[in-house]
Amino acid sequence: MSADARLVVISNRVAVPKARGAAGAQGGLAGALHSALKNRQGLWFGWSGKQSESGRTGNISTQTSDDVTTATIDLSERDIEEYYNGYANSTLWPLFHYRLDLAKFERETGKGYERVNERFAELVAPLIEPDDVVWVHDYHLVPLGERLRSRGCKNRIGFFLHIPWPATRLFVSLPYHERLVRTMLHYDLVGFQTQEWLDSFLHYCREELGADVDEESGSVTLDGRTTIARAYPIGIDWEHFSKLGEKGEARQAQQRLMSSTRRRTAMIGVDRLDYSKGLPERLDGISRFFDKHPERVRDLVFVQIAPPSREDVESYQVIRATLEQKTGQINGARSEVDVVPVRYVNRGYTHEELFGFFRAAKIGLVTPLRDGMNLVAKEYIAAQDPEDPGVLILSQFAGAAAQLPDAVMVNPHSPDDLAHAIRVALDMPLEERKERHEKLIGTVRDDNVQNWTETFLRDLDNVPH
Ligand code: ADQ
Repeated sequence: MSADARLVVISNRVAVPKARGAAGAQGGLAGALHSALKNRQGLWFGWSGKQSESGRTGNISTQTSDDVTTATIDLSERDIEEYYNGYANSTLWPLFHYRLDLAKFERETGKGYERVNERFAELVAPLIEPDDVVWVHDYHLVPLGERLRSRGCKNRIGFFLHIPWPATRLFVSLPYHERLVRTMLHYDLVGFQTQEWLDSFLHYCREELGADVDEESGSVTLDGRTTIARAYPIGIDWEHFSKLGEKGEARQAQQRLMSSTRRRTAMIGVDRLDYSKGLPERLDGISRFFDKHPERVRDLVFVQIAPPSREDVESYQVIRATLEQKTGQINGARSEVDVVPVRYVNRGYTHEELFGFFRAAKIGLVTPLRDGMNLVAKEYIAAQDPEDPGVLILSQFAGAAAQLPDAVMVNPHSPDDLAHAIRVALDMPLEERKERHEKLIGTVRDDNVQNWTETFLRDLDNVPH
């Protein structure tokens, strides 16, 4: 691969570049990939997010903007149900987030998943030139590399998993787990967010597949083919994000939150409405805090921003109802005529507005039960005033925890632990806040998304092929 080889990114969803604000609301992946493609006249292929009217999925719609060409296809109603809502989001997502209790194992959706991956391969293969470097993303498209190989694609192909990789004992609950992992060994390079997920993957390959694994180099050899597996912790677009504070929209948002909370400390949570993010457990921790310190209802207001996602999947409807109920309970028990302790907002905001809210909030609460990385934690740190920074409370089970040890670390399953962390954060002296922030900001600035893409693509260029 030459330095200017074209990059072809393939992911489930494609964010059209000009809809940058909306890209954030769709998840961390969209913003990260846009940055990777910007300077390489890249091609980004994936699902439009729309259902095809005719039931046919052969039409590719392309557009070029900001040096990035997007090529999208629509999917049929059945494809969306089986591949997206079904296998990807009702089987792989819960299982990979350690929620075996929510995982559904249906043969039909598994078939739909394979069918759509085959369809992706059939439609994208003719768009790939011999010198292109191909980068496939996330759990929706695990078998895609193998499907491309079966069509004669000899390019370098890398794969990055944005979510955790489960421990072997859990992963083997997946019917046909071996078939899925074997397809991954057709990539040249496979990336994970953390060393922990990487170790679980290597353990599986060695113990369950009998592959030849070299922990040092990350090489996995099976049936005469070698794949390199490594950890690449994703970061935020530091250049872009850290400048948002200069924008009027960010200042207004900051002002809006500050003036509405008056003398109380604002504590913020910003998450997609997803059971992996630990939202009910977070509210239980807040409730415990107020049980222990009822007088502090005048010191603290919690703002939870959580736009709905994957609303067609039942477990997501359940979590929404649970949150509404828990918010109502806390507010019912603790409100005064002039004080409401929890504000629960069910919508998305632009990154400018989020920056302003993060800066106004003196505590950032990021407490997923399991998370590949968690970019909100990094955005919260990036938005702080270095002279008067807020405190990040971070789950030990977020991928980000390995990189950000100077956050106040919590076990999100424990309401007592959460309540304690909130008290520590509320009372933390300025000196300590500054010390912690200085260390955190160094990591967030240096391990940014540009570094992430450069490192991954450089390795993809250099691994044996
Ligand atoms: P997500 O599960 O979506 O991403 P995260 O990493 O936190 O989680 O990224 C969320 C992004 O969406 C952030 O940029 C955030 O600002 C934005 N966002 C969240 N709520 C929003 C709101 N109300 N309005 C606007 N924007 C909002 C997946 C994995 C993660 C991994 C990323 C990137 O689950 O573990 O970190 O991919 O690899």
